[in-house]
Amino acid sequence: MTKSALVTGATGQDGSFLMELLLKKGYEVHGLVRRLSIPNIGNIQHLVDHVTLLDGDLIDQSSLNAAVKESGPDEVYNLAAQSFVGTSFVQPVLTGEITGLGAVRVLEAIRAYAPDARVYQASSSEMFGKVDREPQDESTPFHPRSPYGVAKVYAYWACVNYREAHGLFVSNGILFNHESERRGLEFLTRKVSNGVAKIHHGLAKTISLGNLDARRDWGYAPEFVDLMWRILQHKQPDDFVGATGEAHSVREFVEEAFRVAGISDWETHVKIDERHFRPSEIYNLRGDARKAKRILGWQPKTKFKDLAKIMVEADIESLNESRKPR
Ligand code: NAP
Ligand code: G4F
Repeated sequence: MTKSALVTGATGQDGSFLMELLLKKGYEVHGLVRRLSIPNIGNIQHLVDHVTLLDGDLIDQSSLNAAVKESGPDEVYNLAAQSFVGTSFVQPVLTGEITGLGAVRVLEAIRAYAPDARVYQASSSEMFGKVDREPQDESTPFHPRSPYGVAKVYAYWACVNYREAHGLFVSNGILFNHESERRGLEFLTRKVSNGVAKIHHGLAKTISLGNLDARRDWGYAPEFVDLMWRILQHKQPDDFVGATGEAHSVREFVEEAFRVAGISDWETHVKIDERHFRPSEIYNLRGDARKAKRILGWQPKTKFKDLAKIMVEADIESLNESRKPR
């Protein structure tokens, strides 16, 4: 029988790759999309004729109830969030509402209208925050360093509680940074790949950045949505870390991105701006995904340099296309 899936955060980076994957696997796919004055469907333009888009907002319980009733899901992937750490310092209440309480609203809708559905919660390595060990795995304590991280910790524990208190099938994927050509423009990797592409085309001279010394475990998003799906195919609900196991600094990513574009004097194109520093930074994240490999057979393949190449080349090409005379 055809399985039905409901994906919140359908217009985002992960939502778009996940819906593609689920369509390939033969699912009937429903994507939750919030109302905006101008629709933001760039990432899913190619999918809109193949999925059912449902109106809803993580702030609005009744719209979530309706979306769950209408989709009758076997699987729900809760990817919607105010997901940008920088903004969470400026809008902590909104971030808590969407990223924290929003997850509980999703769980409440499922408890009432689809209690047999399997639920994936997009948890984050930001929850580890100020780490006391390296690498981080499922047993590493949480010490979040941003309102976003705090909200994700709340959502994580809500999921564990709905599993224990109500017997729902709810699993957390604790994913480290994963990027792609569909990444939002404010995130570091995409800001850099897009900035480098503009410099390559002579459309800009510099990129303005913050802390170049922070280190992240960066992987390629399509491989991480495959992990989300695998987590829900497991016989029991459980929590899994998803990571490449390699950490690199922001500086290394910047250098590599300029190298891909054939620009050697990268330092002359980078300006450091205090506004991009965070009030409390996470200096080093590196994940240990051995549990996901052992139990789910998941292992990411794309390496750091390949990721930079994919992203820079995609941005150079897309600016090429947009500059062609029509
Ligand atoms: P993203 O590109 O920022 O997408 C976020 C999605 O949430 C967008 O579709 C956005 O819709 C939607 N959204 C925001 N507020 C909403 C609301 N009030 N109601 C309904 N939808 C709302 O994020 P992503 O990179 O795909 O990440 C997916 C999830 O994984 C997020 O929960 C993120 O926090 C988490 N995560 C991401 C990473 C990573 O490295 N990418 C790592 C760990 C965890 P609009 O398009 O309308 O804004
Ligand atoms: O790309 P970022 O904004 O990602 P961050 O903060 O690690 O969060 C991302 O990954 C999390 C998983 O760990 C997700 F849960 C979350 O939703 C999001 O997807 O910043 C990466 C690093 C930070 O240390 C930041 O301080 O880059 C540093 N950085 C330096 N200059 C900058 C900049 N980040 C941004 N966005 N912009 C800068 O100019």
